[in-house]
Amino acid sequence: MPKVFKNLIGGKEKDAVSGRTFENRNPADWNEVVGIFPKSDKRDVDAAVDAAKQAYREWSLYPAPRRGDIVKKAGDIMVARKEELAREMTREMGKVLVETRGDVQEGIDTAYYSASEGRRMFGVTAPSELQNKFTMSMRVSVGVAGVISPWNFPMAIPTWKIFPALVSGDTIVFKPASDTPKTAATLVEILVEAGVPAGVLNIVHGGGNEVGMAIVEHEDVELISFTGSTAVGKKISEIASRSLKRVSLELGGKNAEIVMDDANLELALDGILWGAFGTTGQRCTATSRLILHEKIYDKFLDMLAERASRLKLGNGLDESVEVGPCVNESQREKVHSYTEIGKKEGARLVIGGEFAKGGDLDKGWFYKPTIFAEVTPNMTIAIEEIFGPVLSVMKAKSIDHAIELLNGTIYGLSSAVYTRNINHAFKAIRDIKAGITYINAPTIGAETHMPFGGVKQTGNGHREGGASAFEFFSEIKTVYVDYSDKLQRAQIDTYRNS
Ligand code: UN1
Repeated sequence: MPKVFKNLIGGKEKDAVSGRTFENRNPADWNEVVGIFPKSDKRDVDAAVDAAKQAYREWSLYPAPRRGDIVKKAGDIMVARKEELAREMTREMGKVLVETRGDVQEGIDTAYYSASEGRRMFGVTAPSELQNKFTMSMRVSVGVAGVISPWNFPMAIPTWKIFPALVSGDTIVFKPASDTPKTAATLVEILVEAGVPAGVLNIVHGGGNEVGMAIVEHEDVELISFTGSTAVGKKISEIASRSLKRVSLELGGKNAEIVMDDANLELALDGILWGAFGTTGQRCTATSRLILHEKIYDKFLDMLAERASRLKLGNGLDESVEVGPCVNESQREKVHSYTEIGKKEGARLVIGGEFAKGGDLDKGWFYKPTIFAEVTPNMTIAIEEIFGPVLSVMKAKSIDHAIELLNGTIYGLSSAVYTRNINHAFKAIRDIKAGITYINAPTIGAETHMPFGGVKQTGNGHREGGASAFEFFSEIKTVYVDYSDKLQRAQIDTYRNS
């Protein structure tokens, strides 16, 4: 019998008020039910926000280094349970074991970074313009944070949000993606074991419309951190602006990799295979467009098609498998609809473009790695985020032309350029409009201590990762202490005689 999970609200395990549940299934083997979860709604969210509000004051008074100690302990537990967590995640959402191990490691790295930030959270001190007066700024907690996370990084992305929020002194209502509730439940269990007090971290399972929107609409939630689609991000932004909530949005991408004629082609090939087909293309940072210099276009495309068609698909628990399934049936349908559109709009299908079938593949939502060539900038497959193993290949005449093609998108998360020409590399660093630019490395693979986020419609200007995350989850308070024993007026008394 699959395990039945509950919400955690105010330190107590609770069914959804409605009594309803939903199943979580393995996308590589749809017969396997991973767990049963509460299908919550606004009533459960209200209870969770109340609990988070009640727990807030005491938690905010914990010294930040002690909050950091708890997060560090959670990191230690994750280290001890890394393999089990990775296997659980592969069963839950399909990506291969090397990647789910990486996902857990990303959570561990975030734990240790966030814990250490508890001993920094630096403000500034500066001289006052008046005598016997002291000025400083400091970081303080904000209140209740709503964390709404996606399924593609079921451990890493929740930790990017939850760990800095905890160390900042905020309390949390966490709604994980309904495709990956189990990893989320385990993360909460680990944090409770590490010593997070009751009510500080609450988890409410369920759908985006019922649970996610109820969190966004709740007037006692002061922060929303969301990773997901641009369409949902815009809706969140609109609703949250009514109560002037602070919102951090990490949204879509249409990331491109440029390969110049002077590049190390073997290296670029490894990079593109990893960037486009790793995680079955289901990353916000995935390489979705490949821009080849015209001199190497035909040669590189042949090399790529040959390697990509040999990628091994299957259940990610098998160590020899390189590409797992799409996360669910509707995601695979969506990917396939882009294949149809690509063909109709005149792109040339080089490989793939169909469901992967036969043997164990019939049990899951597998899609063949797909490459379209002769893609032009106005085609839908060059414009829209697909979130699957589909790569659109375009041709460029020069580095400037390549950068122009790369920038021709409403998104701006990640980007990559393969070149051995330092002038090209620096031009790309200067001219590419994206939050992240890699030189001679693929579009995926951000490190947790560095700022992570995008420009244009990829986000709203905030950054996750490292110290940047703390800028979002804490407020700055500016403090003046006047020890002159008299009224001193800034600007006025400072220049009294001038
Ligand atoms: C995402 O796809 O939402 O840089 C996050 C990367 C990973 C994080 C991806 N470290 O690809």
